[in-house]
Amino acid sequence: MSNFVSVANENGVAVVTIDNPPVNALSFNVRKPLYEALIALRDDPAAKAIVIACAGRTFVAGADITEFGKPVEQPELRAIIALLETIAKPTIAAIHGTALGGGLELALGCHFRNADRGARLGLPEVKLGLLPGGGGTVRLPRLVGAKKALDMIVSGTPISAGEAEAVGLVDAVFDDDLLAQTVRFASEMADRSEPLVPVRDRNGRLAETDLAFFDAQAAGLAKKARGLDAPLACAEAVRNAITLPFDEALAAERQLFVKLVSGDQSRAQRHLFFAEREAAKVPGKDLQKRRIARVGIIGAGTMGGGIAMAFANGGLPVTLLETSAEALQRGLATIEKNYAVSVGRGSLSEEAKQQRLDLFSGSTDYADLGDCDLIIEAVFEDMAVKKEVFGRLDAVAKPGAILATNTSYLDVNAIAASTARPQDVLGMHFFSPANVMKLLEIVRAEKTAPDALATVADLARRIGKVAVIVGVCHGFVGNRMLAARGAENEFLLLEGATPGQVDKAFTDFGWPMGPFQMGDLAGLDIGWRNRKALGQTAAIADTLCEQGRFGQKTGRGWYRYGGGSREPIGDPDVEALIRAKAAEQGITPRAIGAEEIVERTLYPLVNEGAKILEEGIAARASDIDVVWVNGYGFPVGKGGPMFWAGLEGAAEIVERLEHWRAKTGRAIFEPAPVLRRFAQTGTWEVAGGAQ
Ligand code: 3H9
Repeated sequence: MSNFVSVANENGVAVVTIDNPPVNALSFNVRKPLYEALIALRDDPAAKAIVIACAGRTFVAGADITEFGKPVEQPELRAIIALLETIAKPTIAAIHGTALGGGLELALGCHFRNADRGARLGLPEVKLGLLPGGGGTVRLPRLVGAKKALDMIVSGTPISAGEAEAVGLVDAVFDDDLLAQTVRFASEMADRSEPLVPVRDRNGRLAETDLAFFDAQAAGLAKKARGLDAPLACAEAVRNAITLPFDEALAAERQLFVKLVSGDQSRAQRHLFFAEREAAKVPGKDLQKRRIARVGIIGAGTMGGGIAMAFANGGLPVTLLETSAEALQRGLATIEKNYAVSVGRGSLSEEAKQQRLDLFSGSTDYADLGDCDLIIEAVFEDMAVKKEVFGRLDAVAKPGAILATNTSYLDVNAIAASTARPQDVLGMHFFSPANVMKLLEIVRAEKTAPDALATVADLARRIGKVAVIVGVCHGFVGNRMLAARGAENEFLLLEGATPGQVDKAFTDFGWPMGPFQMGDLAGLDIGWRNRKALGQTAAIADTLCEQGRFGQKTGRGWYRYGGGSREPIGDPDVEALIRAKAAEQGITPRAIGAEEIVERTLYPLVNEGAKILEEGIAARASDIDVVWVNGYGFPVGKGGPMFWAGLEGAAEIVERLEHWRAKTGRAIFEPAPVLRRFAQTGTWEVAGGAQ
């Protein structure tokens, strides 16, 4: 046989084992011997049934994503599944770990599916900008009904083995010994006299579909797609499964798949899949991770409380430290309230809430942080305060404990220097609400030990965060680039745009909201306070704040908000203020189009990213993309700012930056050398190598 597929005979049952670590993806190396093995077993009288199982940690987790965009080598997955359906003896998939995408489609080609209790099954292709292209959209609805299939395929979220059994996707679930039990199951099936019906011929569930209801449900999902093609294609394909004969629906699915896989959106989403995995890697083979059994959090305010919840949600015990018993109680009460909201919404059970709350202990004494392996401070954003906290931590933390600051802007090197153990100090920049937002910037200071970084990157993953390792600079990767993106905002208004027009250009681009709506949501007073601290001004925004217009929380900001609603309403008072400020500066308003808004906000965003690369603050362009997609709402279908720069055309970006540089004289538009190089070579190169 091959290294990737082996066959054994267990009392007349053939067990085909796929072994392609780490996730048994269906690479060409697997497909070819699998196809050949199935042909041989189809014709082998010594095999009365065939079990497909996997070695290692999981069943097949899908097609090999690295093969997309290259010519397909035969046999392709669809041919294997079609072959399976011609086999007149029982075929059974034995599923442990995850059966995802092409993996689940392979299992759908079998007569039966058995699963380990801990297994998860799903069709996550939509998250890669695709739809299941191996017949998943046509076979899954035949087993679980069109409504459930639509839900699974459009969301891409896997379901548990228990649920899979309940909805008819899985025939048997075993608590242990999956393979032995499945061989026994296979033997029984072979000895039965009932006819074997391939999934393609099971039409009963489809016949019961209420098409009008299905269409209404699909329309609801389409609304949420926000410019992404894949969710719409998924819904269309499942509809075809209901309305078209099997083979026609299968052919239609193929056409949709081929179109998506060669499109920019899927390329962008595949880029992000690998980028996310790359971003948290620390160079240096096999770095020994430190043991993290308890986490200390200093500060039980919004940020500290959210961070504490993030760890408790990941199952880690947390010690929460505050300056007074009252502040501590307030913090713990807020945490309890937040969990109660989740229980009320049905996303958390009462039991799970209690389990999480049991993980918290509170203290007002630094000495109680002595048994923590990681301590994160989330106190007031002020260097003197942070240094004092770290000085105290240095005195109580155990040797080897990792000391982290949640600062958004401050110099982590300076904070580290206030301890006698800078090798153990790093930044953990969470985004608010920290228990919800996925992004974590892990800030590597000059003296941070690589194993401390690797430990925190690993831990971040354990608690479901997407971690990116970044270097020290004002605002790190995300907030520094955000400042560049917003540098022209006021100028755009003064020159004639309205907040509504700017925000619309952003939402049309695919952002969930524009900068002015975002400002109103976050609170305009925050930026105001920062500007004052830095001695900066913003003519319009400062005046709004002087008028007490802080955004949603005061019912007015860049927009008006009626009766506690979050829906922004354009405000003539703001427009009058803008015109008055423009007049003061002698600016005559003109019409400003969406294209100009993009050029003056998103081109500087890319340009700042290029500078960040040049300075080594980010190790790879793709790291920057991960930050922006996961922390700031950059549209996934465009792959992040640095990937998008390639789609947009870097030469065009450089040319337009030069144009605005000449027109305004502002340095924000000066094209970075790395961007100029990208325009010539098509790769994000920095001195010392390609990224
Ligand atoms: C599909 O199936 C299309 C079909 O419908 C139609 C075909 C015609 N391919 O995530 P991890 C790598 S589309 C290639 O860190 P975990 C990954 O890059 C596919 N490589 O592990 C990483 O590499 P490295 C539908 C893959 O335990 C390593 O494996 N399926 C693939 O946290 C470990 O991955 C999906 O979308 C792949 N399919 O999570 C599932 N998958 O070590 C995608 C992983 O060099 N995969 N790698 O960084 C996952 O969701 C997770 O990997 C999984 C394991 C849950 C399986």
